[in-house]
Amino acid sequence: MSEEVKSEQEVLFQKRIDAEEKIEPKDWMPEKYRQTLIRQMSQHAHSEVIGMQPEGNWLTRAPTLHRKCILLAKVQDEGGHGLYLYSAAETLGISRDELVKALHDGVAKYASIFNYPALTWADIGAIGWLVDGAAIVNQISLQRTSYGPYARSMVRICKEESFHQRQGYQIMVTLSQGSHEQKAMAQDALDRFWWPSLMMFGPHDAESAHSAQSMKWKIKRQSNDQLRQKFIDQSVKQADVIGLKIPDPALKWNADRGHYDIGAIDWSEFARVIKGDGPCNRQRLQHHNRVHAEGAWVRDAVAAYEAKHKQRSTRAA
Ligand code: BYC
Repeated sequence: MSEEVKSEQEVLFQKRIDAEEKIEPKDWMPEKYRQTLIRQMSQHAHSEVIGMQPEGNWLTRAPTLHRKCILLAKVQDEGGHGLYLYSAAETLGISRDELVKALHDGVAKYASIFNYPALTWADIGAIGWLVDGAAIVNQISLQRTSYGPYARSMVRICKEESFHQRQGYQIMVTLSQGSHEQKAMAQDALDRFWWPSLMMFGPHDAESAHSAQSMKWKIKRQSNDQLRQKFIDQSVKQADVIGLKIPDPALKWNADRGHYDIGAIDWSEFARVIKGDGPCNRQRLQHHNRVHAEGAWVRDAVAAYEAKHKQRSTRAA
């Protein structure tokens, strides 16, 4: 295909994006658009699945049967989110095996937040409240992303995330109304999860390598800083309601901007964690590798069953 024809296709493609048309799997798309989506959607899928680990760690220690049932449902939902997202990414012409291999080889990233440990029951509250809360803010905007299968998967995921956020906040409400020790445990969880939650939104806009092109293609609909600000504004009020203190001495309402100002985020910590040197990076990947290898017999059995069915239907035809 000549360069001229290609650039004409690119112009038409951008016109479709500007007209808010969804791009579907069989439509022509620039190779870089496809690669950007594979990168972001696979990182998103890996995050959902790796994110099951810190919470899964508390399933056997939930304080009541009721809490255990809720947490079990939530962790299962996260696995489901991973499946929708892997399937949506596969529509871009890449296999799930390739995506998982990239994760195991350390080529594909997953959200930095899941490299922090869940040390206490209050951490389960903080993860639901803050981590799922941050995820919803980001994902609501991704419901309008330009790639159809990604946008549609976000609609269902957001509904489920909203239940997740509420279950986490409800744990924090209960603890903050409990004994002195319980309230201290909730505050400690907020202290440890606040800054890593703000890092979930990625680097500041000026430092974000992919934002400009992704906003032009409407893969991203709001910038990293816009979404982070939305999350800060809503979370400060929620902390206030339950009498917990955001661990940021520089936090201040800015009447001119109509938003909260915050102190400096420690980007050196973020860089360390996404390069593989966070508190739990090695543990998370080792666990995924081990469980993936243990599940090989299930994948083999499914493939054998499918092959047998295909053979039978060919014989019958
Ligand atoms: N962690 O140019 P930028 C959940 C990387 S799971 C790690 O701004 P982009 C849940 C970025 O990949 C929900 N890496 O990138 C599950 C890039 O590196 P590469 C998770 C990060 O893509 C279980 C570089 O930094 N949600 O809710 O334009 C239990 C430069 O960044 C991070 C999603 O995945 C990070 N936080 O924007 C509970 C949302 N931030 O690839 C809860 C989908 C940046 O060039 N993803 N990087 O090597 C997005 O919306 C966007 O990809 C981001 C980053 C806003 C995260």
